[in-house]
Parts: sequence; structure tokens; C-alpha cells
Amino acid sequence: MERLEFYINFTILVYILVFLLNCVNGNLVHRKFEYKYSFKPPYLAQKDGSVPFWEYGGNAIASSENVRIAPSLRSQKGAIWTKTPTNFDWWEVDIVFRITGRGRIGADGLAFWYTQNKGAYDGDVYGSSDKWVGLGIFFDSFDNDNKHNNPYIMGMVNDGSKAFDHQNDGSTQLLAGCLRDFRNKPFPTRARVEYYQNTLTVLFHNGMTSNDLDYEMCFRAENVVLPKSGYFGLSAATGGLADDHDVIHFLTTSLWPPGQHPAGGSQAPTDEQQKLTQEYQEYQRKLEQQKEDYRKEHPDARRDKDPDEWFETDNELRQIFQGQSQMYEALRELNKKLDEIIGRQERTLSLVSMQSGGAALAPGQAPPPSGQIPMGDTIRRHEVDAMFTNQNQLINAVREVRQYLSDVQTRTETIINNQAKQPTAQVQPVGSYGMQSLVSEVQDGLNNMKQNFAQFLQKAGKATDCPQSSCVSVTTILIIAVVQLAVLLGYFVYRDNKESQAKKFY
Ligand code: MAN
Ligand code: CA
Ligand code: CA
Repeated sequence: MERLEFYINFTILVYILVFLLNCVNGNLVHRKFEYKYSFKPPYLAQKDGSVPFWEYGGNAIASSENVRIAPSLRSQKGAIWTKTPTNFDWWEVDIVFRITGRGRIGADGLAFWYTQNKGAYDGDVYGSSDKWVGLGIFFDSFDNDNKHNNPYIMGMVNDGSKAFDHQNDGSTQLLAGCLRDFRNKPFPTRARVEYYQNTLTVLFHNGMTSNDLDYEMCFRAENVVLPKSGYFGLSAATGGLADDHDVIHFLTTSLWPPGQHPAGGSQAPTDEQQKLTQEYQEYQRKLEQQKEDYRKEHPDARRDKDPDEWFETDNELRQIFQGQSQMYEALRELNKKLDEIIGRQERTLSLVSMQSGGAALAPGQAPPPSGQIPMGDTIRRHEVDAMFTNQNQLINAVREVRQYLSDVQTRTETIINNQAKQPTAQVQPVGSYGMQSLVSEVQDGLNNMKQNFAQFLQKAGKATDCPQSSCVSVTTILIIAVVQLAVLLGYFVYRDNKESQAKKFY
């Protein structure tokens, strides 16, 4: 029987868990990596220089490690575009890039695009076409309008009608933006552009660490309407001044609201998907073949080395910076721990001050803001010692009170015994002399005790500075004593009655 009950309960629990899991999963955004709209090293470009699923032109150069969209020579323009338009509504793109140049100031900048049509490879807007339909995110290095507000990151949505105001850095046309330095950073800089349910979010990683989590918000804009399907692209340009504009990763993830999972998520793959998978496998196979060929051709080539290390090996400055970054990370960890300890200490202090009655605030006096210790409010050794002494004195006081109470009890018992020893014939009804003498005796005892206790409290109060909230008050003690006496009296009267009733039968 018990087993059956257990089984039923267990089944119900499992159902509840499954239901909860479904709820949680149902609310999650489904993410799918889109390799056809992505590139990354190693083997970013193939031997023939092509980048799978992408096409590039102008002065752009692709290598196995990155795509140099515009090199650090004057008046260069280049761009790279996805071959096919998107077949998903919402997406997130991670771009890892380096913009580097010898000068204190560089130019002109890099642009990320999501547009209805592919742009040109030698256009007027950071190397791409003006009057685009869709979104452009610009990493504008050069301060054309001399407002001392570059390098700047900005987003601009165009319906095909606006010509970009290069001379004024598009300052009146932007959707939103943020002032961030992205040139000559020790680690690659990164941008995360998210377009989900008409909200556009741009996060930026300043390349001062290699930590993947160090993104910060550049801007978020709501009610942004972009073409239903579009091409992703990158473009860059130089002018009188020049930087190298290198993009290392372009990673696209499609985002699917709950209940709108992409076909094939849990269903059978469609023909199109099967074709794509085959295409991808074929590409992977070719890649492996190329790697093998390369190894055969270059048997002395060093293998298994992180491409980043190649770049960094001989760069002392970079090594110093890496060391410093590690120190910075360690310091940050320490700082976090210190914060935790301070938090705990504050909690303990507030508990201690609550227990010792808390420093009552004078009327009108504002409490100190939480998380902040007022100057000089730290607990000191002698204060702790004083607290211990107080506590000991309190314990002794309670002991003495107990002693008094047991005295009262013995006295009461003696009275009761004396009463019982008296001849039964003299047992008097309640209200007669016997009872009165008993009451007056008890009263005397009580008064005596009250006096003693008051004296004691005076003594204890002086010595202990007893807090109001946690000490037993005189009233409480008296109430306890009175209740105890009442019970004893009640018992006494009851017993007398019984005895006198029993006598009637003799
Ligand atoms: C020149 C022009 C500008 C360009 C700057 C910086 O002044 O080519 O268009 O922005 O150089 O490269
Ligand atoms: Ca500019
Ligand atoms: Ca400017």
C-alpha cells in the first residue's frame, strides 16, 4: 500500500518536472549557428584565395587568418559580402577585428552591413555604396567634423533615400552610437550586433583583455525595421590617413523565438538542408585534403601552434601587456573576494549591533546608507570584552533570580505543609482566618522578593547597562511569580476541599 502511494507520488513529481522543463524550454530563444554567413580562421581563405560562401573585392585581401578589408595605404577601399541573402528574421553577429596603424590618428574606418542588396566594393561610405536599404554600423576612426568625438561607433538605418554625410561623420543621421577607442589594441576588438524582434543591440569589447565576457553596451535601439531578407557585408576605407582594417571572425547565429524553431530542429531534414549539409561536408573534406597537401609540401613547417602565438612571439611589448593583463585579472578576482568579505563583515556587524540593542537613532537622524560603515563604527577589542563581561553578569543575574524563585517556592511549600499538619477538625473554609493568614504570608513573601529583586536589578543595571529588548523585565518576573502562586493557592484550596469532603464520611 505504501509502495503504491510512493509510486503515485513519484509519477506526479515526474509529470510536474516534465511540465516545468517544457515551460522553461518553451521560453528559450532557439539559436542556430549559420556557417554560410560566417568565416573564421584557420583556413579562412582557401588556397585560391576564395572565402567559402563569401565574395570580396576592391582592395580587400583574404588570407587563412583574416580578411584585410582595407590595407594601411592611402585611398583604399574594399568589401566582402555573403553570397546568399538570409533566410531567417532575427540574428546575432559576432565580429572580431583589429584596426591598426602607425599614426596617433588613423582613418577612415570599418563598416558592418545588413542590406537588401550587396553594396559596391569601392563606394563612398567606408568603401561601400551610399543610399543603402538596411543597416550600417560604422567604426569611424577619423574625426572629419573636428568635434573631437572619434573614434566613434554608430548605427544608421537607411531606406535608400539618405546620402551619408561623410564630412560631418553622419552626426545628424545616426540612430545611436557610442564613443569608443578601437585602434591599436593589445587584443582583437569585438562587436556583437544583435537584431531580435526589432530591437537592435550593439555590444563592444575594447580589446584590453582576451576575456570573452568583457563586452559592454554601446547602444540599444527599439522598433528598428530592417529588410526581411538581406546580405551581410563588411567594408572599409582609407583616405589621406590610413589604417589596416582586419577582420578575423565573422560569426552569424540565427535567433528563433519560442515555437518558431527552424525546420529540421526536431523534424526530418528538408532537401535543402540535406544539400547544405552535403555541401558543408564536401567543403570540410577539401579543407582536410589541402591541409594534408600542405604538410607534405612543407614537412619542416611548425604544427599545432596557435596562430595568435605566431603573431605575438617576438613582440616584447605584447608579452608585457599579457603579463599585465593577467595581473589585472588576478587583481579583479581579489577585488571581488574583498568585496565579498566586506559584505559579510557588514552583515555580521549589523547583526551584532541589532543584538546589543542597536544604536538607537536620534529623531531626525538619518540611518547610514546600507553597505556603508560610518567612520569610527568598527567594533574594537575592548568593546567585545565589555560585551562578554555584560553577558556573564546577565547570566549571573538570571541565576540569582532563579534562586529567589526557588526560595519563594520553598516558603510556599512550608506554609502548605504547616497547614496540612493542623488537626483536620480545624480545617477552615476558604475566606476564614487560615486562608487570610496564608494570603498575608504569601503577600509578605512576594513583597520581600519584589524588594530584593528591585535592588538586584538596580545593581545589575548599573553594572551591565542592560539593553531594553533582551533583558527579562520586572513585570515579567512578577507575572511569573503571581501565576505560580495562583496555581499553588488553587491547588491548596482544592486539596483542602477534598480533605474536608472526605472527613464527612468518617
Ligand atoms: C582626407 C580625405 C577625407 C578623409 C581623411 C582621412 O582628408 O580623404 O575624406 O576622411 O583624409 O583619411
Ligand atoms: Ca569620419
Ligand atoms: Ca567627428
